[in-house]
Amino acid sequence: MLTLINTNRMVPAIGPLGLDYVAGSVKQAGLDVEVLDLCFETDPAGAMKEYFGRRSPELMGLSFRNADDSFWPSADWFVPELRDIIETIRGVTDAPVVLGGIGYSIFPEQILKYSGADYGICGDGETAMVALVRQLQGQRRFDDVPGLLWRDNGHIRSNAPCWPPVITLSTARDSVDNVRYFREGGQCGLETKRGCNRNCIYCADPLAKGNTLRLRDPGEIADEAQSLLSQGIDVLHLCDAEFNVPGHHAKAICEELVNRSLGDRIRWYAYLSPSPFDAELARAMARAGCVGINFTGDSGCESMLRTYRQQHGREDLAAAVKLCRLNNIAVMVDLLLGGPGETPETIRETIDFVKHINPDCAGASLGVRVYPHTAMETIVANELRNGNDTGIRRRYDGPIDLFKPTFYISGALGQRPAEMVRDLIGGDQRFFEPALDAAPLESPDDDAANYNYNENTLIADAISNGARGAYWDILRRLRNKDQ
Ligand code: B12
Repeated sequence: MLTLINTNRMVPAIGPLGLDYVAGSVKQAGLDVEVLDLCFETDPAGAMKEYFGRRSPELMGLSFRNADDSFWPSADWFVPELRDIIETIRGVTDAPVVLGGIGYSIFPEQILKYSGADYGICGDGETAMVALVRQLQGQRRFDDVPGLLWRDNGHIRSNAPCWPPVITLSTARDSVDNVRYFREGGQCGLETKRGCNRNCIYCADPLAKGNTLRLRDPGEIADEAQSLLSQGIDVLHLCDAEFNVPGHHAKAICEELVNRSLGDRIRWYAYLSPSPFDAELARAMARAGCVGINFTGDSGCESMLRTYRQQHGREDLAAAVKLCRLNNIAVMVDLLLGGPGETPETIRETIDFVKHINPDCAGASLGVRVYPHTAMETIVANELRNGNDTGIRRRYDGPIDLFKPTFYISGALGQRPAEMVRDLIGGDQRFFEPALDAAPLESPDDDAANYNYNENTLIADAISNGARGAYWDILRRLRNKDQ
């Protein structure tokens, strides 16, 4: 028997979508699987001891979604908690532990070493998990398990990440208590594709999901939306990095949802790139039930967009915001301030531009999480080689280690960049402001400008009072009520 364990306990609660898909495919393969969800447990160690007192799985699969909160200045690192969970498991059972999940897949070897787990699967878990169980039950030919990392005579060996070109997922969505996640998390996830073929300098998605687009069949996506709806879940958040890449797939999905008359019965939110986005797609999305879009705007300054290697220009962002307005879709623009070459002037240009194009909300995120194997890693290494360490922000001691939350804020922004950004925002209620460096633990619960979704009890309380939707949209509604 296989037990899949969700280790993500962040508030508000986000359902372990990956675990749901993996459990679905393991069941389809005829294997015996149970899910132990630590998210809602007040005493996770006690819950594990109780569980292993009555069940003896042959393998435990732990899902690890967030390695850290990617949020400066909180810079919360979750890998030590994962190690604690594994230690508790070791105290009650000898069965092996396999790790998976997006947080795991960004740092597969480091997390395997640090946590003491036996195996890890980098990339998609559905087929790999079934392959691992079969090999553990049979000939133990680990070379044949896609994405596997394992220990061999004191060394860690690894296969290539598991990124199958064709993905067919179970659409039942019944392995996790999605109804409770909807009640306490305000929305449920659904994935329409995997991988990203773009090359933004900071992004970790290609590390965990690969850099080719792997599209799901629109019919399968609509089946899954129907499964969720039949459980009473009618507010969804799409879980691709960018729904409109490629545009034809996004349109085909909208068409399928409309053909099944789902557009009037579900409301959904998505992340999008400002390009490609045209009137036809905006209309199709609105008809298919989309009520909110979060655009990866990054900047309102052309030189910064080129530095980030974004494919859109700032006029694409302006046009996208306008199209959302025309189609009654709430619109959020996510900014990434402080990258290489950012200056007080480029920040001013961005803030002024965003005020001018007038989205419903804008997230003024300050500080780029630097991931290994990205162009940001090279940029930071070059700066350090030239004796310039002014851009690095971190909360740990010792040598710089990108495994731990390490951020970059352009040195040209001076000692107090958050204050500067806040001054430029000037209290404009459309913006979620960066938290102040000096008060890392400030993130006050009652602050509707705090859009770190880690221990955000303001959003969780709103959800328990009936709010539903993307968290930025819930915060927007809370703020608008205040005005
Ligand atoms: C959509 C999304 C959101 C939505 C979620 C909406 C929802 N209802 O699900 C919202 C906006 C709420 C959100 C919030 C946050 N997010 Co987010 N989010 C994503 C996004 C785009 C998709 C996540 C997802 O569900 N993917 C689809 C599932 C199916 O994939 P998966 O989880 O990887 O699972 C697969 C494999 O990993 C594997 N697998 C999973 N579990 C297991 C277990 C075993 C045993 C095995 C073998 C395999 C396995 O198999 C699965 C299927 O193939 C990702 C980036 C991305 N492209 O994936 C970022 C991402 C996961 N988020 C991230 C972060 C940081 C956050 C926040 C912490 C931000 C913050 N500070 O507020 C919060 C955390 C919220 C929480 N409670 O956990 C980071 C994590 C990076 C890191 N350093 O670890 C990511 C990677 C984005 C990024 N590049 O920075 N997020």
